[in-house]
Amino acid sequence: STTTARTTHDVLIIGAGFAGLYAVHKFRDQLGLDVLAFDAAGDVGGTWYWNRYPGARVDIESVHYSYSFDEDLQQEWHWTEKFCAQPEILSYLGHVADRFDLRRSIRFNTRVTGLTWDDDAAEWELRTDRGGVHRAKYVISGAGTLSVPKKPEFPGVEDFRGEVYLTGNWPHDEPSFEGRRVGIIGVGSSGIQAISELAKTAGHLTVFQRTPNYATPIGNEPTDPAEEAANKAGYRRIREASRNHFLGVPYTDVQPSALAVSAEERRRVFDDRWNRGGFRLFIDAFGDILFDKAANDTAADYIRDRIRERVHDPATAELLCPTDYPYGTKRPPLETDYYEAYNRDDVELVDVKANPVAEITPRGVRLADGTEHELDCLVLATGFDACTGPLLAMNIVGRDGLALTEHWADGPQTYLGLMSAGFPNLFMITGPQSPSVLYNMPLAIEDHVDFAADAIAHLRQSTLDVIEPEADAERAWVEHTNELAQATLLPTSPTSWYMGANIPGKPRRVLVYLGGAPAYRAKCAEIVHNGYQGFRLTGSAALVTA
Ligand code: NA7
Repeated sequence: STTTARTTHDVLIIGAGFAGLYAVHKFRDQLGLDVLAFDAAGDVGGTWYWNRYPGARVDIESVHYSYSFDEDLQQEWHWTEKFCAQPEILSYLGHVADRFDLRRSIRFNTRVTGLTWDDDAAEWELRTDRGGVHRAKYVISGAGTLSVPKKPEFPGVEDFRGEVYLTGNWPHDEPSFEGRRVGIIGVGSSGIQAISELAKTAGHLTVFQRTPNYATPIGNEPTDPAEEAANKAGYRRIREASRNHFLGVPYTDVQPSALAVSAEERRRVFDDRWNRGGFRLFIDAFGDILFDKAANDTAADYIRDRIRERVHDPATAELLCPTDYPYGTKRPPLETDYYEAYNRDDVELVDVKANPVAEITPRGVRLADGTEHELDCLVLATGFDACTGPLLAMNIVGRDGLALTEHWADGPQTYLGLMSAGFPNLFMITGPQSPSVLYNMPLAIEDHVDFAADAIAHLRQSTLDVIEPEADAERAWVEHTNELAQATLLPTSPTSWYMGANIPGKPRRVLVYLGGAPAYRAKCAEIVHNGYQGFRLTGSAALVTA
């Protein structure tokens, strides 16, 4: 049967989200290779398949957070809102799958459980939870960066009599919260989006907050037809400007320093960026916010003032104001009417920093001081094992039996956040130590898939068929990414997933390249130009004897 199939291909692709879908198209339709892809989900979508919680929405304008590789696709597709909600992004990915006939190359409901490099054959062997064993010279991981939810760390979850929901693995039957007592743990991007919606429907909502967040208005609105027409007419220029911007968006108004202008001018800039929404306050206000504590303080003060204006009860407002870490060192959430939710009588904010969650009881949540909050449903918006988690979950074993878990025991080791020494021909799309999670994801994905495709095409033009990073080049890259992080305020955040600090026991290492997308892209181009500098390109014995 197909479930226990043993097959051989040119390229195996893991995932059918933004990365896997583009990879199937790129390798199958543009390079003419034999590909097979896998996804644990029942259909395409990746992140947008699993994160179906109420309020799930993109934080980068949809016109930018979309594929750029096909001109007709971007001309024909219509986004109904500036920042689209999850169902629309999922239907976009479904449309892409239809348009390029991608599903026939994807095995759904199939999880990759093992990946082993066979040095004699110079091939990867991939195993699935359906008993499949598949071989290929090249593997593309599109397993994602925020796809492995953090395990619930509260004793007693199994004994809770009500329902438990994970934002990152939301059921497809759209549970109703109408009139019910709902509790939610976590106020990251997911929690904040969910809270704003749940507040409207739940009978009573209890928010368990450990670390408050700097959330700012997303500024969502229906698509303006004139703007859409202008965007479509200028898409080439827009994509180019995006790829030349730190965060992969075509913003142009950043000023050098928050400290170089008067308090009035600063206020004017912050007001303007706040009102325009998106990541403008974070990335398009002042260039030193992520690097200089005094500059950062001006933005943090501004946001705290705005929170105090919006929340009526002063004690609740203070609890919602972050004080012990700089703005932007945790990924800043974007919101619509989030702070106003706390002005409702049926929404309660509970501080679990001072008084942590002790356990989940059959009736609800019990805190360290013994207080019990009775609930019908509990939503866990507690985050992800970011960036490394998806790769480390696949039992990857490279050359000489080296396990990826071993190679990365003290934190990820990559070259360009794309490959790892000892793991030949394995391309980690948006891997750790690449700019991905601080870049516009679809563009980051296209850049990485294109890099892999060019590398493979380059190999195939010669008698070579194996590419892997030199150990020295990898060491230098890891050092470089660490140095870049040290120059920012990121390491000062006690719980940021950017630093691996949200998971107990996870090595504290920067998981993202902080030099910005343009510097990163220039570096990649230079490396290719210099004949794949830092990579070792070889011909396998199999190829030589063939
Ligand atoms: P995040 O941003 O990691 O947020 C997780 C939230 O859950 C955060 O508020 C955590 O508080 C909280 N949390 C986690 N564990 C606990 C425990 N044990 N007790 C109390 N509170 C806890 O994940 P999201 O899913 O919201 O967002 C992930 C990314 O998806 C986002 O950054 C975007 O890129 C899209 P803490 O801060 O650790 O005190």
